[in-house]
Amino acid sequence: MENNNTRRNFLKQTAILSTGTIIGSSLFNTAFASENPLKLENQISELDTLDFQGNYSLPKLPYAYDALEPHIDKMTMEIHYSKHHQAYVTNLNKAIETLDKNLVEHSKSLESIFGKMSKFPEAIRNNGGGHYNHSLFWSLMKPNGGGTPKGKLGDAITATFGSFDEFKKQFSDASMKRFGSGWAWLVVQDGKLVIGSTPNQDNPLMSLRGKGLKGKPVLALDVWEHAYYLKNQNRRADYVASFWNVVNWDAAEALFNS
Ligand code: MN3
Repeated sequence: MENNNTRRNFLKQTAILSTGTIIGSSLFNTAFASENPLKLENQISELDTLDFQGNYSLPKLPYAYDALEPHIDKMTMEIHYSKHHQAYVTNLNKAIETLDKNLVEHSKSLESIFGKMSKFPEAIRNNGGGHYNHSLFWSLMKPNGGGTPKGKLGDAITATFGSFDEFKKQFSDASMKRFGSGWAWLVVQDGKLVIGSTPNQDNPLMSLRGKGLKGKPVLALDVWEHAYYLKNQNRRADYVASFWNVVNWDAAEALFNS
């Protein structure tokens, strides 16, 4: 079984690396189940069911720690991924162990629990959000990224914001105005592109009694100090400017089209 799992995961990772694109839900299944003890014959729906069982593990980083240099430095990437993200994974698994068995059995993927977030304790919200948001974030960057989005997403950005430069300005503003720790987002909300931000490890999929940004994520930027302090110290604006050089627009396009 171990060999089958390894092969399955290898095939998934290879498919993503070779096409350079990540299609819809396969992004999340890969990101959240990469090391889980799943049987090769399991269907995607079963994989989702098995997902929320306290078996989460770090998704494989799709590039080396130094691959985003000079825009995002190696040490920041290594600590951010292997320490910060790992801590969210570890603490999510611990938090799931303390949950009522019934609640776990009736929950599927992380995405499904975000839709009923108020039923879960704070530790699930913080660490589940942390795991999900970072898995998304790594996929939304790549070496030699940046430039401008092509295809339907590029068209929608121009139609919504007037120009790509105006979109960048508004997204950067949202990143700068998020007080303390949180995330900036481009989401699809009621069929339209919307820019916003969330505090802590919240995300736009979370149902939080009507409060906060809602929508389907297309682009995400981590603006916690741990994402930039080693290189940029307090200069969040420099970090946000660097981000535009590593954005994986193919991944954002795939999320937009899914
Ligand atoms: Mn982070």
